[in-house]
Parts: sequence; C-alpha cells; structure tokens
Amino acid sequence: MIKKIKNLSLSNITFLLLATSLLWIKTYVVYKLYFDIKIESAMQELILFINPISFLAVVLGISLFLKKNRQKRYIIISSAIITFVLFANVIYYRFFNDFITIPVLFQTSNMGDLGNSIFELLSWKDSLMFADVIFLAWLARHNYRWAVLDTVSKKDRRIYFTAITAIAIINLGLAEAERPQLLTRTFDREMLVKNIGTYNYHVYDIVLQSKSKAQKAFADSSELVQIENYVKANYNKPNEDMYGVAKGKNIIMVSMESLQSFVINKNVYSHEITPFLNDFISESFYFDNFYHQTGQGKTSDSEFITDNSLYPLGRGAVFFTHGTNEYNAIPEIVKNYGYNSAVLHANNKSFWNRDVMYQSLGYDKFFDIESYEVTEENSVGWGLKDKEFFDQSLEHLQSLPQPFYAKLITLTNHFPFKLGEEDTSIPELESSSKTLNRYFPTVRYMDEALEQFINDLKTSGLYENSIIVLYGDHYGISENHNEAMGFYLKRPITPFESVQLQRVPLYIHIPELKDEAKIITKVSGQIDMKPTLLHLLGIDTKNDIQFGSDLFAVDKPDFTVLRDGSFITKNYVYTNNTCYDKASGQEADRTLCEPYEEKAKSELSYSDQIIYGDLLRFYDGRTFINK
Ligand code: GP9
Ligand code: MN
Repeated sequence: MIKKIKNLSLSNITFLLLATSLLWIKTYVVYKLYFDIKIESAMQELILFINPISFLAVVLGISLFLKKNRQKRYIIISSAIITFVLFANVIYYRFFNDFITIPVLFQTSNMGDLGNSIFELLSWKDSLMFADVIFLAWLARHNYRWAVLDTVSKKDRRIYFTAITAIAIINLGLAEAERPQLLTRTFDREMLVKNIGTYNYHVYDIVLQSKSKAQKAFADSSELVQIENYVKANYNKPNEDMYGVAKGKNIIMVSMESLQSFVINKNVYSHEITPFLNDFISESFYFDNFYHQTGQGKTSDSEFITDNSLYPLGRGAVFFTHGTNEYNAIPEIVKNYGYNSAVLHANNKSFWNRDVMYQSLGYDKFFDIESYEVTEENSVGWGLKDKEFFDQSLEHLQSLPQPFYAKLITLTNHFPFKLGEEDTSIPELESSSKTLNRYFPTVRYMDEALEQFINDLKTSGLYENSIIVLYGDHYGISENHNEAMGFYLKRPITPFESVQLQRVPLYIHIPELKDEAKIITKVSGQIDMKPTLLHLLGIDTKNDIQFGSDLFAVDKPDFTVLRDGSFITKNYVYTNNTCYDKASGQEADRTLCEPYEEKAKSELSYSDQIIYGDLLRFYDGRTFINK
C-alpha cells in the first residue's frame, strides 16, 4: 500500500493538499484554544492531532472527481462550510460548554437561550477562523503555479482514497485501544471528539439520529395496545401498610458506583469491608436478591431503569440514542404532586448525554461539575472524591425547595478503583487481579462517605423529612476477573455464579419505620423501583406503562430479567440457554425454566418497542392521545 501511495503524483494536487492541511491545522488549533479537552497522555494528544484528517481529506478529495473548472470552487466552498461548522461549535461551546448535537440544535429552548446572547459571544478575532478560506480564494484567483489542482487518473484517485482509508483505520485503531467500544457505547461527546474528531463526530451523530427518527416515523399508537394489555395483566396491588407512608417526604436517592452485593457483610483479611452498610441493614428495608439490569449504558442505564421502569437497550446507551423521546419518568410524575427534582453528580454534564436526557425525564435541576469545587487535592480517579462530593452536595440539597426528589451519583468506587493512601482504611486483596484487589479499599471508602452523608443529613435536619434510597448501579468487577473472584469467594465462578454476582444492594430507609426494618429476599430488580417509590409517596401507578412491580406488594412475583436475557426466579436461574437450580447451583432440566422464558423475552421486546417507536408520545398516563 505504501508503495502505491508513493506513486501518487502529488504535484498535481497541491491546492487540495494545501486546503486540507490548512483546515486540519486550524481544527487542531481550535481544539487547543477553544475546547477544554482533557489530554492525559502523549497518545491521546496524537489521536487528537490526527483525528480531523480523514474527514477533511475525504470531503475535499471529492474534488478529484470533478471537472477541472469546478475543482477549486468546490474546495473553497467546502472549506467555508466546514469552517462554519467549526465556528458554530466554538460559539456553542462558549455558551454551553458542550459540542453541538443534532437534537440539541432543534431544541428551541437551548437555541433560544443562545439567540439572545449570540452577539456577546462573538469577538472580532473569530473572523480569523476564515482567513485560510480567503487565502485559498485569493490563490485560486491568481492561479499560482504551485497551487494546482488537475484532473487525476482513476488510478491516482484510488491511491488517494486508499491512503485516507489507511489514516482513518489507524485513527480508529488507536482510539479503540484508548477507549474500547467507543462507538457502540457512546460515552461522552468530549470523548468522541477527542478520539474521532469533531467532524466525524457530527457524521456519527447524524447517523444515530436519523436511525432513530426513521424507526419512530414507522411506529404508531396501535402498538401500545398490546403492551398496555400486558402491563395491566401484570400489575400488582400495592401493599396497604406501605402505601403513602412517605407522602410529602423528600426522596434522597444515592447511586452507589459499581457496588455489588457480594461485599456486604464480608471481610477482606478480617477487615469488615462495609461496616456502615452492614449496620444500616438493621434500620432499613434491605433487598438481598435485588439485581441490576444495565447494559452498555452502565450508570446511565441504571438511572433510566429506576426512573422509568423500562429496560435499557441491548446495544448502546439509551441516554444517547433516545435522549429526546417522550417519557413518563418519576421527576415528571412527582412534579404534579408539588415535588422538585434534581440530580447531583460531579462530572461533565454531557457525560452519557445527561444534560439532554434529564430534560426529557423532567428534572428541574442538574448540579454538574460546575456546581462543585473540584481540585487536584480533592479528586482521585474519575474526579471529585465521594466524601467531598457529599459534603458539597449537602448545601445544594438544602437550597432545593421541599419536597424534592434528588439523586446523588457517587464516583470514587469506579474502575480502575484508584485511592490515595490517606483514604485507604483496609488492605487490598492479594489475588491475580489488581482490579479486584483495589476494589475493596475503594468500596470501603464509599461506605465511609455514605456514613458521613447520613450523619450530615441528620445534623442538617433534612433526615427527618426524607426517605433515603441507596442502590448499586451495576457490577464493578467484570467476568474478566473470574479467576480472582473465585479465589476470593472460594468457589469457581460458573455462569450461574456470574448471574448471582449481578446482585446489587438496595436499601430503602424510612426514618419513621426504622424499627420495622426487614431483609426482603424476594427476587427483584431496578425495574421495580419506580412503582415502589411512587406507591410509598401515595401516588397511584395503575395506569402507568411499567415493567416492574412494587417491591412491597404482597403478590410481587419472584422474577427479574437481566438485559442479556438471563432471568432469575424463586428457584431457578436461566442464562446462556441453560437452566440452573438455585439451591445447588447445578444445571437443571430446561423445562423448569420454560414457563418464564416467554415472559422474559416479551418484557424486553415490549420495552425496546416503546423506546424505538417513542411510543410514550401517544400516552398521557391515562388515555391514548392520537398525535
Ligand atoms: C460518570 C459516572 C460513571 O458520570 O456515572 O459512569 P459509568 O462508567 O459507571 O457508567
Ligand atoms: Mn457506574
């Protein structure tokens, strides 16, 4: 390939090369001057540097297919348009500290905000961004010998595009090595821009949006009828003793990063891992057979499930792919009962597309990283340390009008589980997996942070008027660490054990009912949280489209489905087309799991259908509206 590329007669296309290089360098300069892209290694800097090339070379390279008299004009107009896109991003970033996305562009509220202040955001220096376009136009006009663009042979064109493909592959390869599953998981706009470049990011965004637009266009309200029948048939009457016990109280939800149930009431070398959480069981309703149901969207998926009682998607993060759908989420519902809602999380607001999705879910306020004082000293790993986070969050909570529904998202116990010595209270495990080894001290750190937070809630006076819900968002230790996990648990990690390891802790702490604390062993999942919480507030959910059941309901079935199609019942675990007996962990006859297989499949596919078709736009909580 290299030899082929060498054969390309570059002297015929100097104008094209010059235009591409100018745009490329300009884009990189803009990255560095105007966007706040965090670079952590020389490799990341290199990726950032090369990432504009492939897009620019392809778009400007189209000139090679044009007639000679059109080529330069095409390049100049394309450069102007591309520069304008870059310029628009710069302006948008100045205001929103974020990159443009197609849905956001059409969200009038966002653009309205910008409209009024657009002139304040402009500076005369911005016009310099167009200098290269003017220079190219000037060159074209004067027809300089060294700035040529001739028609090239088919063979040369092939060489040119082969070279670009090679660059694109190298770019993607390096990006994939830096951030595995970058494109399928779509974490964060900053990360996408950092790895594939601002222009490719826009293309990616357009493809994603048009795909979901098309699916939506083909959906109609009749699809909801069958789903509604299914949901109605599976509705469980709330428990009379619990219905409305938290009426008018604040709900304080804490998403506990990567916390799995296997650490609860366990030791590492005779050190208790979670002393606070262990004690807290005796003052709370604690669910020890509660499963996370997240997919690739990790934390954001857990947020999606708990707020909507819908499943996340099998591929990608629904926060990204369907961030502007119509939902009927907790914040929106409780608003009708005088509640305010907020999310507190010390990370970029665009991470997991939260800023967009939170609007769709009806949150009133998002305290993102800008609301926190984050310094080198008070951060570790992914950012602000949990103890600091809770500390600073208390003021934000106090500033909210009551009653409120607030969700706090912790961060310290996140892969790669880094922790400073000053915060380490228990030793690491000594196993073959460094990840698992480090997990224990960071879990312990989070446990201490939670204890401090609950105490602070008590002294602040918020405690009495609130109920506190603590839940693990998803697993922290993946199956890649099975060997070390088996060493710690002293039993081999079979597919059955892997499913059991998807249990995460759930605490529902109601100060008034402290003495009625109970461990509830019914099989359940994050999908059950929405009806449970609404019923505690005394809000009826009979007409809601939801796939979960009230955890306190007397006839809540022992059943939950994981996103990969595995399911758990009272006596069986089904995974990888195999049925296991829960008591023995041994394979059981498939027919024993069969009665639930259909239910598991239809739940997931009904939920997917709702999201892909944006079907809740036809539903107002009570009756169908044909829009
Ligand atoms: C990022 C935090 C962690 O804001 O929620 O994300 P995760 O990788 O766990 O989904
Ligand atoms: Mn998480």
